[in-house]
Amino acid sequence: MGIFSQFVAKIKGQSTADPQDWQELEAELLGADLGPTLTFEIIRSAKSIKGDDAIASLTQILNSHLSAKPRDLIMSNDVTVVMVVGVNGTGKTTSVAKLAAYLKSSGNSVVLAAADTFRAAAVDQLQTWGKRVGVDVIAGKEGAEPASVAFDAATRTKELNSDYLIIDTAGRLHNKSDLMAELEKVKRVVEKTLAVSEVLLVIDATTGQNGIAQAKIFAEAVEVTGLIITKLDGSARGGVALAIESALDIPIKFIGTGEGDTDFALFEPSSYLSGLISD
Ligand SMILES: Nc1nc2c(ncn2[C@@H]2O[C@H](COP(=O)(O)OP(=O)(O)OP(=O)(O)O)[C@@H](O)[C@H]2O)c(=O)[nH]1
Ligand SMILES: [Mg+2]
Repeated sequence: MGIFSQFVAKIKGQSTADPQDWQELEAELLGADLGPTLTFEIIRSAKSIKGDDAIASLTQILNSHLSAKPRDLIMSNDVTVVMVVGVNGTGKTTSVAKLAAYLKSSGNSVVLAAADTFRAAAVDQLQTWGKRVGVDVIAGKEGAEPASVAFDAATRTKELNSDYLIIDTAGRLHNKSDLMAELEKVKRVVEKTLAVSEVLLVIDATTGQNGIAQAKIFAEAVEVTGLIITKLDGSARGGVALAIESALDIPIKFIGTGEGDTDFALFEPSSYLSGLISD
C-alpha cells in the first residue's frame, strides 16, 4: 500500500483536504522516511490539491523532486567499468551479481573484480555468485590491496575485451575517512587502464534517513554517479529513495527487491511514484 493511498482515498470526492488529513499525511510521510525537509516541501506544494485531481497533482509534485539525470548506465567506448560502493551489509555483493546477471542476459560479457579483500569470505561469496550467474571473477591474494586487485582486474578485462567490469568493494562506514580515501585510490588506480564510467552507491532502503547521510558523505569522497536502492521488498519505507534524489540529485539506477539474482530492476520513476500513491 502506497504512503499516499490513504490520503488519496480520504480526500476523494472532497473539494480540499481538511487539517486532520494534512496531519495524518505528514505523519505518514515522516514514517516512510521522506524526512522533515521533503515532507514539509511536499505538504506545502500539495495544499492546493483537490480530491478529484489528487493522483495527478501528487504525481506531478513528487516527480518534481526526482532527478532529471539519465538513469541508463553510462557506457564507455572501451570496457565499461562500474564500481559498487556503500556501507557494510547494504547489499553490494548481491547487487554486483544481480547487475552482472542483468547485463549478461542482454548479451554482454561481464567480469567481476573481488576488491573486497577485507575478509576472505567476501571473495568466496563473490566467486559463488560468479559461478551461479556464469561470469568470471578476478580475485587477488587474501589481504591484497583493493586497489591492486582492481588494477589487475582492469588490465585483464581490457585484454579480454569484455563489455563490462564490475568492481565489488568492501563495506565501509562513511565516517571513516581513511576508508573513504581508499575508494578514491581504487578509482584512480583503475583509471590508469580504463575510465570508471559509474560509481554506484548501494543504499539499503530499510536504513531510513541515515541513507541520506551515507549518500552525502560517499558523494563527497568519490563521484557517485548513481544509486542502487536495495531491500525494497517488504519495505513500507521506500520513501528514502525519493528523499535522497531530492536532496542530492543523484539518480537511482537500479532497485533490489529480494535475495535472488533476478530480484533486480531498472528504477522506473513512474511505477515507483504510482506505487507510493495508489494502493
Ligand atoms: N530482502 C533483500 N535482501 C537483500 C537484497 N540485497 C541484498 N540482500 C541481503 O542482504 C544481505 C547482505 O548482502 P551483501 O550483498 O552481502 O551485502 P554487502 O553490502 O556486500 O555486505 P558487506 O560486503 O559485508 O559490506 C544478504 O543476506 C543479502 O541476501 C534485497 O534487495 N532484498
Ligand atoms: Mg560484500
